[in-house]
Amino acid sequence: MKFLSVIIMMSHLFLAHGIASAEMARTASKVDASVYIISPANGEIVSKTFTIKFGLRGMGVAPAGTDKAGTGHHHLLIDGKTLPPFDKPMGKEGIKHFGGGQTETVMMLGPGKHTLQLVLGDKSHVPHQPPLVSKQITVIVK
Ligand SMILES: [Cu+2]
Repeated sequence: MKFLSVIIMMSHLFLAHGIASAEMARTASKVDASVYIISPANGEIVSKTFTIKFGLRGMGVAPAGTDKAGTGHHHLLIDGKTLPPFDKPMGKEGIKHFGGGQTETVMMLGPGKHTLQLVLGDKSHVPHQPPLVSKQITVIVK
């Protein structure tokens, strides 16, 4: 039993180390590349269920894990008050990953004002260098 917990502890150490080295390797974004929300428009009134379309200029969309220069996958911040740290993989709290390479999603949000913002992430979910962050838009859900 004690031996097993040592193994578990060691594997956690390796995991932590893996994440730490991922922090070092930031993927370069392309000059003039940009990420943006195609629709809805900023300030648009939408119904409870609506589609968000993601735009990416100057780079390509690829599923998470794809090791190809000039690519990344979309991350959507919903009601995000701050941007995620740019030097490590983006987490799951308030952030949706589109690791399949999706360029749109159907969203269901409660009535009222909500903010939406995109951050492109590389194969390991880490923002590029320099990071590609869209303008934050506000939608009003009926
Ligand atoms: Cu991701």
